[in-house]
Amino acid sequence: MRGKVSFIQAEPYAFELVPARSALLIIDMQRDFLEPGGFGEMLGNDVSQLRRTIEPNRRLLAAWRAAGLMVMHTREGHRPDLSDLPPSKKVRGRGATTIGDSGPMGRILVRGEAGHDIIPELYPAPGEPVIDKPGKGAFYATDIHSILQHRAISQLVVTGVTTEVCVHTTVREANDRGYDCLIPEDCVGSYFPEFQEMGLRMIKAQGGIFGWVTCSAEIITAIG
Ligand code: TIU
Repeated sequence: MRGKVSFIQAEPYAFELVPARSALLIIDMQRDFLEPGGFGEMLGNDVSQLRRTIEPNRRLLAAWRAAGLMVMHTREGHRPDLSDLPPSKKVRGRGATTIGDSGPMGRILVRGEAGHDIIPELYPAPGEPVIDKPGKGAFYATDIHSILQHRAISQLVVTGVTTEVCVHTTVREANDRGYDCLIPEDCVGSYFPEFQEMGLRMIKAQGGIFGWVTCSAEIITAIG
């Protein structure tokens, strides 16, 4: 039994959403990536490119919760002792301030610090699993696959930041594990407009080689 199916307009073709088998997976909507004065902005990035995703995500999350469907969140970060931080990641970029150092909102990308936490607009509700991941992909060194399998989830609506880094890595990991991924383009963001465009085109190219692309309004209509 597949249960109820909703057809969602998408590219490269309609996505057959089975709500009972679907989870909304919100990637790394963390203060250090999105807030003015955070680590992302400190590196010279234009956070407005990411902040435009907050309101569409807020609306989609509200509709998804109202429909009683599964929600999961991820955060990129490391243990306070940095034992799970690869030395290569620590030194990459040759920055004066890197992961684990004191930043504008506490130690950068360290669990428990203010900047590592999820922005208040999209804060997890009780009962919504939060996956703390040390890598870019949500499936590397986490228990997300087990959690999804225990709930018989086979479809993921993936949102968050950044499109070409943590969203893309996660979609590719999920796709290889047999999940169908649907990406609402207004709910994912990149600091770089050209990567936003190409990141989305790569997902839906070649017959949907990594997944499907739609917009949040189509999903909200389908689950309403
Ligand atoms: N969450 C995520 O995408 N982490 C990053 O480091 N992204 C960048 O674009 N740098």
